[in-house]
Amino acid sequence: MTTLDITLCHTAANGHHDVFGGLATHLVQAPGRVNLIGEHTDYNDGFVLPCAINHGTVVACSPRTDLLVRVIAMDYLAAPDEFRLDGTPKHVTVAEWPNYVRGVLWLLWSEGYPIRGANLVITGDVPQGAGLSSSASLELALLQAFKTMYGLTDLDPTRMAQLAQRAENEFVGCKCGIMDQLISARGQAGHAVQIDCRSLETRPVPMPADTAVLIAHSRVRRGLVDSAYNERREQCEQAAAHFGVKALRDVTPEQLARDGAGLPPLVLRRARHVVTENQRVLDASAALQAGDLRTLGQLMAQSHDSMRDDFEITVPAIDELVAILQEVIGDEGGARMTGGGFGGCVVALLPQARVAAAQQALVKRYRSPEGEPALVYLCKASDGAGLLG
Ligand code: GAF
Repeated sequence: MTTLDITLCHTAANGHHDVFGGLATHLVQAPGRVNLIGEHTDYNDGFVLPCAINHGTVVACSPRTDLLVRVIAMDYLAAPDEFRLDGTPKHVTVAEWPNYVRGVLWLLWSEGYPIRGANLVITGDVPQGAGLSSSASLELALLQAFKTMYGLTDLDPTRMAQLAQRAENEFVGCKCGIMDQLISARGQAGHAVQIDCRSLETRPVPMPADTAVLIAHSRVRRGLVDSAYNERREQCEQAAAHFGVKALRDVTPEQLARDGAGLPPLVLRRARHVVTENQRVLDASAALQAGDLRTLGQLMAQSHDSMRDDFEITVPAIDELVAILQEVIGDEGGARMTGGGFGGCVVALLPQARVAAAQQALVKRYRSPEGEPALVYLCKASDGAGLLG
C-alpha cells in the first residue's frame, strides 16, 4: 500500500479517462528520495544511505497496439507529447519533462524488450529542482508502467534503475550516478537503504521508532544538468587516475594522506570529501541500525562541513538552514544538505518530540534570498516503485 497522496491517483486516472476516453488499465507509482548521508559518492563506486519518500510520480496507463506513445503531463497544464518507439528520438528543448519520457522508453525499446506503444497520464508531487529526485521518480514510474502493461518479468528493480540512469546519462545529458534511480526502485517502507554503488547490493536499515525525517526546502532552486555536477565528477576521475585506481572508492584515508600531495589542492579536497564520506556512510548506517541518533548527528554534521569546505556544493542559504536545525536538535539527531547541491533541501533526523520546535525555529529565523520561508516536508520512509491498481 502506498503512502502517496491519494489525490495523485485521482488526477492521473481521471486525466486518462478525459483525454483518452477510456479507463486506464493500470495505475503505478515511483517515489522520490531523500539521501540521509553519502553525497557524490555514488559515481565514485562508493556508499550511500537514502530512503524513498512519500512524494512521488503516479502514471495512469493503457497499452496500444501500435508503436505510438502518447503522454499527458497533468502538472504542466495537461501538456501533451507524442512519439514513436521505432523512430529516432529527438531531444526536445521547449520543456525538459518529455526528454525523460522519450529517453527511458526509447532505451527500453532499443534494448529489445517486447513492448508496444501506450497512452500515459503523469502527475506527481516531488518538488522539482529541490534535490529530491523528481526525475528519477518519473523515470522509474514510466518503467514500472511498461513492466506492468507488458508483463516484463525479467525487468527487476535493479535493471530498471540501470536503464533509467543510462537514459539520463545518454539522452537527458546529466552524468548522474545510480543512487536516485536505485532507491526509487528499491525503497522499503520504514527503512533507509544502504547501497553499495559498485556491486549494487542494497541493505535495508530500519528507521528507529519515534524518529522524524524532516526535509526543509531552502527555496533556492538547483539545476542538475547545467550545474557544476559534471565538473565535480571530472575532478573525482582526475583524482582516481592519480591514485591509479578505477574509482575513489578504492582510496583509503591513509593513501590519501600519503600520496595525495601530488594532486592540485582543489582536486585533493574533492577527493578528501569522497574518501571520508564513504566511511561516514558505513558508520552512519551502523549508528542508525543501533538507534544511536547522537553519533548519527555527528556524522551528518561532518558530512555537511565536508560538502561546504571540500566539495564546495553548499550555498549560504543551505548552510543557514542547517545551522538553525542543528541548534534546535542538539545531540538528539542531526541535519545536513541532501542531494546534488547548489541549493535545494536540507534533511534532518530528530525525535518526533522535537519536530514542533524545529518548525517554529525555521518559521522564525529562516528566509530565502527572495525573502520566502522554508518549505517543510515531514516524510515517511516508503516503498519503491510498484503497482497501485
Ligand atoms: C544527484 C545525482 F543524480 C545522484 O546520482 C548523486 O550523485 C547526487 O546528486 C549526489 O549525491 O542527485
